[in-house]
Amino acid sequence: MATERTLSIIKPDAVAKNLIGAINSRFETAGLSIVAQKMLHLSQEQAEGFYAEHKERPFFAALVEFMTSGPVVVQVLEGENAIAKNREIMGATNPAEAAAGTLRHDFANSIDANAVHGSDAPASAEREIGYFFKSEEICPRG
Ligand code: RTP
Ligand code: MG
Repeated sequence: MATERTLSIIKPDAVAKNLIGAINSRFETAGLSIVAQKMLHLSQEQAEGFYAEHKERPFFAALVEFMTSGPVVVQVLEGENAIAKNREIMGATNPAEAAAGTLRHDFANSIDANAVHGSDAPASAEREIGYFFKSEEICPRG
């Protein structure tokens, strides 16, 4: 299986709860390496552009409001099967449906404030990584 990269966001609720280290530890324990990471407070334009695929959905305004409500950590995770592996670590979108031991089950309160984002496919991972990082900001493990 090939090495992949995926874009992860530690969302405002998890940052506010001081969970950056705990979440990063879950990624590293699962064999994903953090190869780029920075803290940002997203503007309305940045959040709308990032979630543009959802702009016609009824929850879009609430999603943008939440994602701009406080600082986030944006990061690139690298490893075998990184896109699917991260989605497994995250758990289901709705924390009430997420399996025990997943980030959303253990750390999130609601479908709106659900702790983390992860790219859902190779094409979205490429777009989302490029949305936040220049290639020289990514430091692959040799
Ligand atoms: P994400 O993009 O944040 O990683 O989440 P996801 O793939 O699991 O879910 P997605 O369908 O892409 O939705 C993006 C975010 O929108 C909010 N949402 N609310 N009220 C609702 O029915 C609803 N559905 C989605 C969630 O916060 C979700 O993370
Ligand atoms: Mg999504």
